[in-house]
Amino acid sequence: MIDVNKIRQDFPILSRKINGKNLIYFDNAATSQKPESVLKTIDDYYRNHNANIHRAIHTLGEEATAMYENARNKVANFIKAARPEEIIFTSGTTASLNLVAYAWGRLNLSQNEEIILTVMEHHSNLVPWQQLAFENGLTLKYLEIDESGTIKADALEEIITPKTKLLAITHMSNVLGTINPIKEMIKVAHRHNVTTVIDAAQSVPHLPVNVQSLDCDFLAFSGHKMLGPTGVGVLYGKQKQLEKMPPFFFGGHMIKEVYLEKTLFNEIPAKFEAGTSPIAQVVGLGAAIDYLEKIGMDNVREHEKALTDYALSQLAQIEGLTIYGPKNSQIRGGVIAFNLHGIHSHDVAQILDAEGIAIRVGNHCAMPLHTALQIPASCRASFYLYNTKEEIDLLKKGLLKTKKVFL
Ligand code: 7TS
Repeated sequence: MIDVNKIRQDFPILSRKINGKNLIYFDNAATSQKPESVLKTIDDYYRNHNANIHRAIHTLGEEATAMYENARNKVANFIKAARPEEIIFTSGTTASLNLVAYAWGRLNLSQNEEIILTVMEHHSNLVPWQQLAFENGLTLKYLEIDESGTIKADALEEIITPKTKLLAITHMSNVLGTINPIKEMIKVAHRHNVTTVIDAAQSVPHLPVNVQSLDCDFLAFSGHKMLGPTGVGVLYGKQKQLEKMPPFFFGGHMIKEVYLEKTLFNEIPAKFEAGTSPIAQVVGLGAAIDYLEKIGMDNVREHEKALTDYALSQLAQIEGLTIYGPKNSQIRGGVIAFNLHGIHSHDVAQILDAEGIAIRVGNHCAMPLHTALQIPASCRASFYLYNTKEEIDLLKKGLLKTKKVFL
């Protein structure tokens, strides 16, 4: 098990007071806090090594390039990619998914072909496909959730047809916490020659992910949800997929030779990294991965499982509180969406904020899921490696106080 008190000392922001109370940060699904080592690495990069990469013959340029490429190796190793060239740096999950939709989608999907999504997708793994469907005359099909907020792999088998070309699915829901059986789903998809895109924005930060064992074609995640800075994300793609895929952004660095009449594009990953890259952010992400690896992703997962079990049992004791998603922490992550009967979610957030507790309310960029649940919004507490059971006790206390104020 991990030493949470020791970990907490690595995060300067956790000693902040909010409204006179100790900060309890339960908005980790939106973005995580950053440890000292990440802050120091970014500071050191700008103070001592800053230069543009992949072009300079001077010392700083070589150092910056080495730091950037070293971070690519760390990412590849972290998700067990076969080779670092399969790691494309983008600005975030949203950019990674749009890249696949534009570059792979426009090349490979045509009139009347089908894309399978789920109703629990974050808008960034839904809207890009919807737009593509409008433009190319494609059909979108959605896997529905059952009463426990899960989707079974068999359900996929039932809706795949010879016209299905793509499965784009979240590994872990940012609202229900549901961890989808993506390994089985990818197997089913591949048996039908269906390409797979995994939105791993909520899984890569919280549990061990092995892209070779999953066998996914593409996988996307963001640095800022895994202790790294904003402005950097990753698109993993199998080498054979990325090599066939045309570039999407055009400009410097993604080219091999440019003539007035035509251009020869660079090899992967450069082909997809046009222009000056988010160098400091990538280097910061490398430091975040070092930090997570030192703790161990199995330990992160175990800690969050314990927190989730505890929170599920404690919150269930509050009368009038509905929790959405699976009750079994084996198939859910540390994201708990709930509503307090008769109280607007914004009121809940405001009372909790007065207690120093940060949660998120609204539809969490998953409006179709809320429609399926027949609710306009929900409150969401999401955990990370620095959260404690004592903080969950204070959340429970804050929710009981909220009821007293409003009911
Ligand atoms: N996919 C999932 C499952 C997400 O949870 C998010 C962000 C994204 C994609 C988009 O990531 P971005 O880094 O490109 O913005 N989710 C949330 C959230 O739940 N609250 O704020 C952002």
